[in-house]
Amino acid sequence: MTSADTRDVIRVGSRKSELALIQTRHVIQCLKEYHPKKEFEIVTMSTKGDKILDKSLPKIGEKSLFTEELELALEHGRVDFVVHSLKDLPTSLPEGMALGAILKREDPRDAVVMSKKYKDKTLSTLPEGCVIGTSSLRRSAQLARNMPHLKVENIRGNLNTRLKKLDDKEGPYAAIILAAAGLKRMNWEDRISELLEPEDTLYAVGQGALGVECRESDLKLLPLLEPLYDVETTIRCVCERSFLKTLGGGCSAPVAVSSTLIDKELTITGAVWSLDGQEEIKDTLKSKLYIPDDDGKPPRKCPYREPKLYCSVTPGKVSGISLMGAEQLGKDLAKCLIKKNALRVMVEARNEILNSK
Ligand code: DPM
Repeated sequence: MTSADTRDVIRVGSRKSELALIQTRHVIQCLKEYHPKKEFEIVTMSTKGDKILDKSLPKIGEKSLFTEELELALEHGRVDFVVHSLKDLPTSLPEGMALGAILKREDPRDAVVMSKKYKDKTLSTLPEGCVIGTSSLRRSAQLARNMPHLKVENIRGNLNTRLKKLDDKEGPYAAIILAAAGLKRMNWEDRISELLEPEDTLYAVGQGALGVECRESDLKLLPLLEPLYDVETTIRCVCERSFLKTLGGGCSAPVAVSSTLIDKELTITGAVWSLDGQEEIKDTLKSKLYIPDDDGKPPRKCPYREPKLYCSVTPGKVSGISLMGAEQLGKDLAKCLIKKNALRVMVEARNEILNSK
């Protein structure tokens, strides 16, 4: 296997969708600022999730739907890193893989994109029975709970396809729900008609953050990635991922979070719902973290060793002690929900999906 610095060109794996390519180019651009002499080459591939478009995501039910092909290329050294939306990455990566950087989080909120017909409406003022397009269980459960006058229907495909389906005058959708982050990166911010506040609508674990996946043992690449780290995002996302990992949920049950880090106090809210949103198990925990004041400063000059991972995240320039605290808080929150029967709700949701047509 070759490592990143012995070759001149660093190969970067990416899905082919416009959003994936925008995200990949963004990370390369950031890296070039720190390493102007390095050259990068993008290698695109299609994943199973891109190819299977006739089934809903939960029904396919595979954890690494959008990542498997890319991870194989990483493992075999055909590429050196892969940029992902963090929320698409399972909380446990395949053996030998790690997150080598987490970049500053974009807006993590969900956004409503209205069809032209209803452009002056909001979700709550849409007429009874209007159809909202989403294939996210998390979004549909929260919609069913908060907006019982609306109907939810599945919609698949990349962002371009979805907007086309929404704007199709013959199409069924009055609105679709998408991550604000993706819309902003695509330069479609002007299509956002409403942002859903975390007080009412929780977001997906890791939503809005980009993660760089690489070989855990690539000790040449890891230090190159280090300047990309955003301390706050990394701490929040490790906490969120630890919550999801402890619950054991992938995209097979409605699970969502929101988090903040203010004056070293980390707060996380997490919830699980029944598919129809009728049952909700939700709680919030806070913890004052011990975050050293030099967190995020350029790292010590000692030789780079294979790092301990926190939910598959290498600490980079974030201190292990901060991440340990974040991981613990996520775990504690999951245990709190489990005490209130979260696992039963999740198992019921999973069975309902498996038994549906
Ligand atoms: C995952 C979900 C969705 C994506 C499930 C969820 C949304 C599927 C849908 C795990 N990945 O959020 O509950 O709404 O039908 C995805 C998007 C982004 C990354 C698009 C989106 C962009 C935002 C980001 C698809 N993955 O959610 O609108 O970088 O966080």
